[in-house]
Amino acid sequence: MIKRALSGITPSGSNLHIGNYFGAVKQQIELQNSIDQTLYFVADLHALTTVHDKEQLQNNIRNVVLDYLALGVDPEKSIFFRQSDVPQHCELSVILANYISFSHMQRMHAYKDKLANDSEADINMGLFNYPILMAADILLYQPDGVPVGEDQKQHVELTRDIAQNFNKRYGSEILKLPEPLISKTLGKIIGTDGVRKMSKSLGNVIGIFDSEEIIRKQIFSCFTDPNRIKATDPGKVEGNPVFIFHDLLNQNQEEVDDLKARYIKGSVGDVEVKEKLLKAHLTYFQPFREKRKELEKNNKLLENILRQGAQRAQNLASETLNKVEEAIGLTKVFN
Ligand code: AQP
Repeated sequence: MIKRALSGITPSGSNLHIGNYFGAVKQQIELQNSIDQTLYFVADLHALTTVHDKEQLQNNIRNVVLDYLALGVDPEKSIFFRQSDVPQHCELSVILANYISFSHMQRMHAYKDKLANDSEADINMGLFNYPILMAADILLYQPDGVPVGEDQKQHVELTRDIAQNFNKRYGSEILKLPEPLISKTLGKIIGTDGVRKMSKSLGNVIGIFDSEEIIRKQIFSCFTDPNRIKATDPGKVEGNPVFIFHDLLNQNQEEVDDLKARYIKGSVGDVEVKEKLLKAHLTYFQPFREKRKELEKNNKLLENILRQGAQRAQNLASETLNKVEEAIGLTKVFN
């Protein structure tokens, strides 16, 4: 039974996309109301693997904080914090690096994907070590479950391997082995290219809080059935990104059924399908967009939420770090 869950989002881009939302955040928000304790954080240290511009980083962090809160993370119910406000993440990460081999790290897909396109000289150590920092992010809080998208499964498995290696060496259940909580149907939301997962760095996204103009562009750039040349050609609905997105966003089931039936027959054009998708998107996210606008005006509130979250996170994190340090022989002399 899951009692405590934890997850994070990297502010590597400026706004969250619907892949983040349906693949991970929606489930995270639901867990707030159904389990004992939830912890969510903005993984700003992870963003350093790609963002090396001070202003951009600060903007990204602020945007993800706003996005997360607007989408429903409730600081009364969840511990909500910024990773860099809790120094224990870095401390545990340095320790955990000693309980996993270099060859195991070379099998991590973030590194392998990067290596497929870049030379080793262009890959920073932050990217190589990223899964170890992620293991520290998780293990510090001893959660039972980690609600994430499918792309993060390998990292949660590595976290379990590190925890197991550590526990084997020090003879007790010091670190709790977490389970990945991945939706079978929504764990991998396809991008607008219809091929790869929706991803900030691939640019195949549909945003949540971008301007209507940008969202229109993203939706209108969406691939559909590649074999359908004219609107009068019969089309395929399964696996067609615009219909995948209709199923996620359009709350008017009758309209979706009608569009699908007409698409299969060849009696509706892509423009109408996409116009209706845009309308459905704006309707779905309207309450969240309004909430975000309110939050944007209240910097003091954001600061207070993050300060309080950091305090609560630090209390839990230092308990685990103390246990780990005690176990390995780094007993504190000063307190
Ligand atoms: N396409 C997706 N389908 C399902 N879940 C997804 N997630 C991301 N993309 C999809 C999940 O969203 C959470 C937060 O993601 P993140 O930004 O911290 O990490 P990410 O996986 O690196 O997201 P991106 O958009 O793909 O960013 P870049 O391009 O920077 O790598 C995670 O739980 C993730 O699984």
